[in-house]
Amino acid sequence: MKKLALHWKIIIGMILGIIFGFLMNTIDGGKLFTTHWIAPFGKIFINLLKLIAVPLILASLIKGVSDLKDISKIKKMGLRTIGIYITTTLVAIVIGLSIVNIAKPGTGMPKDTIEKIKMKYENDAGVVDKLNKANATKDAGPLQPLVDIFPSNIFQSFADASMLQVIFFALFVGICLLLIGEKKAKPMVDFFDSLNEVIMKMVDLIMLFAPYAVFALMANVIIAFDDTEILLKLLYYALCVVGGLFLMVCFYLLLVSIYAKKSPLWFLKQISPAQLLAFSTSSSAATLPVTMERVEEHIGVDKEVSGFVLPVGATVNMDGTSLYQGIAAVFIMQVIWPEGLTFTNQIVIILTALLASIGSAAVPSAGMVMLVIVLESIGFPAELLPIGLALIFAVDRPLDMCRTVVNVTGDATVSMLVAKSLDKLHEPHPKEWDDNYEDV
Ligand code: DAS
Repeated sequence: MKKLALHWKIIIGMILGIIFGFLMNTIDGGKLFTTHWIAPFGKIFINLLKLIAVPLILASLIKGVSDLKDISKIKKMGLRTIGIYITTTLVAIVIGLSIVNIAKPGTGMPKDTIEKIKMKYENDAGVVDKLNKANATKDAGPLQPLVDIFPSNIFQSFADASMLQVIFFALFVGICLLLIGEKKAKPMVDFFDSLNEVIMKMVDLIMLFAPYAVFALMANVIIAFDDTEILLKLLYYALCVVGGLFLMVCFYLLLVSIYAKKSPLWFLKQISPAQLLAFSTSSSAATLPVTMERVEEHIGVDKEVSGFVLPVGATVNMDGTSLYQGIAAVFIMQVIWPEGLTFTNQIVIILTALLASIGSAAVPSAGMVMLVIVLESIGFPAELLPIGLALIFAVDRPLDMCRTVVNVTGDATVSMLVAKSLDKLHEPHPKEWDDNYEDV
């Protein structure tokens, strides 16, 4: 066990957590025991990862940008990043819409099943919460997302973990460090350089706890499954989403092989700890420090690229989410609003799912909140929204885990492509103990 690589330790923790969760579901008081005595260790792990996400973005981006020595490279990196992100997101949505229109998982669902799901979930606190959050976001003006990038108080941005505001501030500082000249900038650059090393060491230490934390996270997810009958009724829909997500990962591996000239299997092995954490936490933001460590130290992407592309990606590039929104929106229409299934509406879904995935926060179930925006954009009847969300609510958490893996994989892929195009992809130099994380 001592020499076992990290991803195997995490997989073992995941499997044991799933088994433990199902066991707790069969024992009286098992759910309560898991909630009170096991789940907190998963929460501690996520807190630790979120704790270091903002300082890591700050340090790696400021250090990276100040290393660029050429401001025009920042513009080139930014344009390439946004361009590739939009392309992969559009591919994801088209894959999702193709699958759901061919497979038609929502067509012909029995009326009694719809009624049962409606009775159980229409007024569920989770569904009501997603509707309220969606209403809160849609009241903002069309340029609000642009305004939100510019912070008025950077300490508030740190406190709120507003990724785009932290990225803007780090870019601003990095560019100004370039402009004041190397001699004057050196003390600050050296500070952020060593801060970046410290945070990366924190990632290594936190990851020692990962297998145990994943056990707790998975056990906590499993005890929430209490209606296997409805889960089975939604299995075909869930398989459509998972199938689409799988095709999206194959698309990434194609890009890695053709454009980055790297072995897809090697790439998957290097980022597997980040993917496993994305699956366990359902949060790209919580996984970000590990994604950055894996991409920088195990794939060989230079800091100035990973420090920009990955935090931006965790915030605005959610290909798994946009693919899911394409499928979920059409599935809901197939079940309760077939008259909405027009070609024009599907084009509108492509555009709004692209914007919605940019607007989705990198936290659990964020994609479901933005799905409301996608449905409203095609004139979906407001009175049917609670039923629509109820239809997909029972399986949203496991699908969220899967789409978060794709979101993280997409970010890692794009960071590799951007680095390759800027000649910033070098041979990785993981420390010998890095994969075992045993003696840090
Ligand atoms: N859980 C979100 C993420 O962190 C994805 C989603 O909700 O769709 O990427």
